[in-house]
Amino acid sequence: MFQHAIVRIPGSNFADGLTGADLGMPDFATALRQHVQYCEALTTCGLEVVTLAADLAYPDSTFVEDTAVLTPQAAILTRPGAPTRAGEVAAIRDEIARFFPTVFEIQSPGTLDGGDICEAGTHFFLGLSQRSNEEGLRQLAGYLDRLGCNSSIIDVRDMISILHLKSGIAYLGDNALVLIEEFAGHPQFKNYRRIVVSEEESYAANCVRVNDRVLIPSGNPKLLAQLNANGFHPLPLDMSEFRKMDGGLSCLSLRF
Ligand code: CIR
Repeated sequence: MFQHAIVRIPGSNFADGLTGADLGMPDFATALRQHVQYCEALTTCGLEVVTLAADLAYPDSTFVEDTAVLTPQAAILTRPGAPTRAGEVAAIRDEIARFFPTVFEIQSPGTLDGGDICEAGTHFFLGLSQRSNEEGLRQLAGYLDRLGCNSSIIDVRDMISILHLKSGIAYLGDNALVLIEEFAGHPQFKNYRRIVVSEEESYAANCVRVNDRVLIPSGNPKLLAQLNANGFHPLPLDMSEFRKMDGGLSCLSLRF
């Protein structure tokens, strides 16, 4: 069960962040409204939400998930692969330290974005991507090993359809994985209960189990039905403005 979430309000320069999506400029007022609804959903799921002020130094800083990997025993601060995002970690360090007595940190030349790390119980899938390099994953695997967790690497560097590993996979607990079609036959996922997202709904593969609910982007009726059929309780949220900035639903919060 999660008890807390850390989020950061989008800044007025949110549209200056990085994106490869061809969906137009995000509307700031709508993004703010969607962010409020996202926070309300976390509260509905029973979490105490810690809301950090907007940080105009970093237009992508609302995507807090990329700055840390959290386990029940320790936090690992990342070292984001995009140079414009590097300073986001220093800006959140104190907040993480308030909750986690043990904090590790990825060191140069390692790079790591939290969006590449998928926790599945005591096993972690580590995405080797354009943002997270082999050295970053090696360091993280070492920390996870010390914490009694094991890990394996999934290479997504050539997959142009996703930015991070978790753009294409979500672990829902109960041995269930939500997967984009490209991952459906992946040998590392074969022992899981697989919920495969149709191609037109692939953005929704980035969904998040939060206690009794599964937060999913709205407008994805097939996945909604699949989750209901599998005994989950989906809670749809409008993510349109974050999607324009390549942001998935999970990346708007750190949950613990
Ligand atoms: C970026 O390109 O870094 C941001 N515009 C989006 C980051 C999304 N993060 C995530 O999915 N974990």
